[in-house]
Amino acid sequence: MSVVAVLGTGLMGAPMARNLLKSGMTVRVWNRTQAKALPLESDGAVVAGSPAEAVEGADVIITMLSDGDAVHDAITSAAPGLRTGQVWAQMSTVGVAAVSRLAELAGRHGLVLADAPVQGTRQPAEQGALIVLAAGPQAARQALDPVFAAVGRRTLWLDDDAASGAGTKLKMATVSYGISMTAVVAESLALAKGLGVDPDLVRQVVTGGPMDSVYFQAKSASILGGDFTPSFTVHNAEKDTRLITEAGAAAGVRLDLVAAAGDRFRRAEAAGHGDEDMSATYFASFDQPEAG
Ligand code: NA7
Repeated sequence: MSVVAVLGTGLMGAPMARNLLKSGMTVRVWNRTQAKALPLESDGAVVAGSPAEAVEGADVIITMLSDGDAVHDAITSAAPGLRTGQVWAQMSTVGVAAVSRLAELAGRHGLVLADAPVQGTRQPAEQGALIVLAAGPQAARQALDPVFAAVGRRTLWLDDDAASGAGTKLKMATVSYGISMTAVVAESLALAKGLGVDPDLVRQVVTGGPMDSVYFQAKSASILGGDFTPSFTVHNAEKDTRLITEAGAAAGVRLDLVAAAGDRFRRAEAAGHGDEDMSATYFASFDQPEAG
């Protein structure tokens, strides 16, 4: 039975930890704000007071934190509890540039790293239905396959070398789609509203036709229902637009939509919607956001 340390129990890390517990693993959790980790005690998790305490003796360490700096800090402060040969699944979205920095950190501590971000937000995380986009050595896979199977419905092993950033590169491409789509849905509904047309008529026209999708339904339901409970926050989506833009620029690929989506998230965040679902990009269409 594996012992898994989960560093970060936010919207994603908490349900992932629950699914690991459900599959019979021993799970230790750590979160900067401990209050967010404590509810996991009733699911059977051990709440650790520090990253070092969480990782001590763990077979697998999962990082599910907001960005590369937070991951770097958490693993650095875990150092007293780390031992050579531990497997580290880095599952946060950190961007291509950060992967090599984290690979160096893993090397310094003798950790076997997998670059393994996930596709999917809170609900797929709750359902154990994430898609894991993984790169890492064969040696790590025996330990990681059951862990990934507990949190996801599919694992794509993309490369033997975590430092290739193959998982993160694929994540950049897929999250770019989700983020741009959200802005597209929001702008369409906002335009209807601004033109004095009931935005629900947009939903009715799209539903069941060639432009329909599960994604359109989810984001339009959020906006039309005024329910911005986060699946993925505006704050994290804005971070991702910067990571995607950087990755595109480094590869010589022009990405216009994601830059525009980033501007919208920054306006939404400035208007107080940072902790809401990224569908709150809707409010960025209005000079007075409350007009939305
Ligand atoms: P959340 O729900 O915003 O959670 C973010 C987590 O990262 C949460 O545990 C935070 O702790 C933690 N965090 C943020 N900054 C730091 C620093 N500086 N140090 C330590 N811990 C930190 O995000 P999601 O769960 O939706 O997403 C996690 C990742 O997956 C992210 O990369 C997404 O893009 C995809 P807190 O509770 O605020 O103390």
